[in-house]
Amino acid sequence: MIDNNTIAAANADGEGSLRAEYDALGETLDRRGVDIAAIRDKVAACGVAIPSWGVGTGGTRFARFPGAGEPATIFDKLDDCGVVHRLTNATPRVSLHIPWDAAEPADLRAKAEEVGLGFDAMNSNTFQDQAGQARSYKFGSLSHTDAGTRAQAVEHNLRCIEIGDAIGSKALTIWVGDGSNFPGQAHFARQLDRYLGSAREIYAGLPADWRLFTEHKMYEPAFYSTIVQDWGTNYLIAQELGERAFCLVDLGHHAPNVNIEMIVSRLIRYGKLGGFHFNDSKYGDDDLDTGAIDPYRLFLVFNELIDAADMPGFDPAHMLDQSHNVTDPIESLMSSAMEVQRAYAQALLVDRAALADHQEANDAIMASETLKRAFRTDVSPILAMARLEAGAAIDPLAAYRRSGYRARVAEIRPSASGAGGGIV
Ligand SMILES: [Mn+2]
Repeated sequence: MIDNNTIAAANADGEGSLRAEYDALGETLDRRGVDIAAIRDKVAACGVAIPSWGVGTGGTRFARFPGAGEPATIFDKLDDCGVVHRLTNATPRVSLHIPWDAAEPADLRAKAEEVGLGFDAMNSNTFQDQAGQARSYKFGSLSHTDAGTRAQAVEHNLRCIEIGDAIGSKALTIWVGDGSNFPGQAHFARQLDRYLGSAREIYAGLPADWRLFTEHKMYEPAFYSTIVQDWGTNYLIAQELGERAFCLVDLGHHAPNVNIEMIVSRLIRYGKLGGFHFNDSKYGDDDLDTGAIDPYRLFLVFNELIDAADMPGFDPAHMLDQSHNVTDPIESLMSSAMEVQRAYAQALLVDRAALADHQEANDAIMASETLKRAFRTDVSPILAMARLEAGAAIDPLAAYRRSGYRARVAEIRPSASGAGGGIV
């Protein structure tokens, strides 16, 4: 994977200037009454899960352009995920997708241990047909009009739980492509009732210490209606299923300009925020790299999370869910994991007592400035110091390029075909 000496050599180049920048920022924060070491320690403990499919090159409805050394198996993917974590110390767990990642649980566990990773939420796939499958999902899965198709989709989800239980996962994320492309194609209420019936059967199969996540998405692959189209329906589903059912917020699954941080606050208020799929978007579910388009929005989401951090049992899951079409996926994942940590660190810097005072006094401009002051603070030295002290890289992208990892795996992995679209 990545040689310790490579990281040490890369860090030796940057350590002197990092320490100077960290000390200078420490003095600035000290004047604001903030202890930089406390922020650094919290950042060091802030991780985000990688989806196994994220280490492969993604694509669009037009095409996919795989790079050299694409991972061919789940074990290759775990190697790549291990590299991301080794260099950033920010991605301790991997989220598997069944059936794409199906393998013997004992082998998955052994490989994860070898590369220093654990397993995050399991993801079920009933939005495409698999080889040898008895019934098609062309017209839906968990909400299909045919009871046998629904039963097959429920069975697949239960199988995902079984595999996840054997590898130490503690959550299942259901994402379905069910919906309709024409007004009148599906009866909204009956379709939702069928979905709820299937979801109840899956919920009943959850181990006692597991959580169930449902994810809303406005459109795609169905383009007129989707079964869980917005956070309102998502909330109602979680409410109906029970106390271990929660809503997942994918930042790209909303109409343009929707106030996502407010949705986050509402879900927190009603105890139903399960976690996030982090990515960024310009127009729709673009699955661009986290923080690439609107880092202020990401900060505002984390501002809500920090505001709620002291609530008992508050533990939202963090996962990246992106499609890397024009970059080396390992580089995008490293950059995105650091953007998550950056937004978290900036949100920790918000002067909450001052903000509350401004809110009570209806001082809009000073309330806004209080947030902006935290957002404008360059916390890069804090993130880099957290990495250095964990034995990771001060500059993960530079260390990765220096390591020659991609060229090495390109020699031993078969070259990938460009066929097939990307994950959406
Ligand atoms: Mn997602």
